[in-house]
Amino acid sequence: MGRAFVYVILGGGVAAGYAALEFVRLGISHGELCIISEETVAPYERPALSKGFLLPEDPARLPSFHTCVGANEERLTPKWYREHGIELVLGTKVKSADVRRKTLLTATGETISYKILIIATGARALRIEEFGVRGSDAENVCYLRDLADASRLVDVMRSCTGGNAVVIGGGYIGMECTAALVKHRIKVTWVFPEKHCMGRLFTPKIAAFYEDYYKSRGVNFIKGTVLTSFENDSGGKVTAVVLKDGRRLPADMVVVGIGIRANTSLFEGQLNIEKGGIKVNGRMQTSNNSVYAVGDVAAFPVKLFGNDIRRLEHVDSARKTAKHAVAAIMVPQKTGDLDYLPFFYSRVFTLSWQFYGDNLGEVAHYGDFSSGRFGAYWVDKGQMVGAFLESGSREEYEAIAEAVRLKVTVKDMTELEREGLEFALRV
Ligand code: FAD
Ligand code: NAD
Ligand code: ISD
Repeated sequence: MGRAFVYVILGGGVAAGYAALEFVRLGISHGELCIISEETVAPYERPALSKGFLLPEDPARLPSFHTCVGANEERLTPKWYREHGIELVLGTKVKSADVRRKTLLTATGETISYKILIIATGARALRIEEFGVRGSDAENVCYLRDLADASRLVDVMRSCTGGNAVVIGGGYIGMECTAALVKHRIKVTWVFPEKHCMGRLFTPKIAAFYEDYYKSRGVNFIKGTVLTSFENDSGGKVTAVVLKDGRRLPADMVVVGIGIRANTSLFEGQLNIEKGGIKVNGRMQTSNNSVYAVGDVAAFPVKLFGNDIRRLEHVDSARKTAKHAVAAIMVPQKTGDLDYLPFFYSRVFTLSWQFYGDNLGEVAHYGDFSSGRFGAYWVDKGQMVGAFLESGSREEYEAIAEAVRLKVTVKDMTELEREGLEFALRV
């Protein structure tokens, strides 16, 4: 039993939605494209799950944030897919793939075959069990990767108003969920192993600004340690978190954000893997030329960084790699190698930052950290390779992006620090 399509997108997240729009723009016929997703809803803008979806008042709900509204493009509702003759196979997990035979086997026992496959399986949240701690299955321990997780997190938050939460992990999920918990009037203790939050990207000075802001909103920080166990009540609910340094934190709920792993397992042994992702070339093509990979699962050459292979875990990269793969498939003669400028951002409370490029080399901080109008430049071998800005205007963000894209020459770090934003604005 099975169906056959010309194009199959495996995974129904951000990249799948942007790829579908590009397929339609470039002129596929009805019945040629199928999207298979374990999730039960059409592709949506995942970033909304830790922002608008978690607001205590007037929260964002589907269908308002289906892709591709995040890039100010059309909103692709289930009706849109029907009208364009795209088959959405939802609530269906693919449990094996045979790249040689060009087939996928679903958990429902169906074999779906393709001529061209786009792998857009994204990533899964790491669980505490993978670090030797048990207790993830307690009803008040929350992870956040998909809509089901977000809905559960909202229910748990609503039952904990006025109570205590422990947030485990100092990255993006920890930072954005802590802000959401505070807005729900829940007292947060934020625990992470590093010396400061957002260790993958922030400098100590940048982190100090956000940490001070969080402290002013009542957040308590415990750094340099990890959790070792939970205490539970007779119903299995977590009542306290026990840390490696011996501290015991009473908790009405726990949020865990300790990183992700790309969903590569279906293709291990069949496709080349690098940096934890499926290795692709500048056209997003894997080691098998009928198979492409995009979004969080893809490890691709970043031209700007001398074609260093990177696996980026951000929405802009998912959108652009997806569009590029479709262009490479549909108009190969007109599509060269992707020239991508890495872009990350976040919004918490009334704060909002953007980062472009790579956080490598020496750092020049600029602006006024006490008023929240500040930024930083990263300079490697005399060239600007990265730029960060809090509370910028559109023109200012474009200017820092352009300075990095052009890898402008920096002769004097002290002068760069003094000039600050003006340096990028006059490029
Ligand atoms: P995903 O969007 O994760 O989609 C993968 C899809 O594949 C899912 O639908 C999954 O169910 C499906 N799938 C996987 N395996 C199978 C299988 N075997 N069978 C069937 N289906 C399968 N980035 C930013 O830049 N800014 C932000 O503000 C931001 N906020 C975020 C907030 C949250 C809560 C999360 C979790 C991520 C956030 N990100 C953000 C990261 C961004 O959402 C991801 O980089 C992006 O979603 C990656 O897109 P993707 O399509 O590669 O993967
Ligand atoms: P992350 O990689 O940003 O942070 C993981 C954090 O987990 C680390 O900073 C560390 O503090 C902590 N950690 C690691 N191992 C640990 C351990 N054994 N015990 C305790 N803590 C440990 O990952 P995340 O915050 O879980 O985010 C998940 C994914 O979602 C990432 O891909 C991220 O890019 C994405 N996301 C992005 C945004 C954004 O771009 N604004 C927002 C939300 C989520
Ligand atoms: O995917 C990412 C991410 O979230 C970052 O902060 O890549 C960066 C690097 O870890 C830092 O450039």
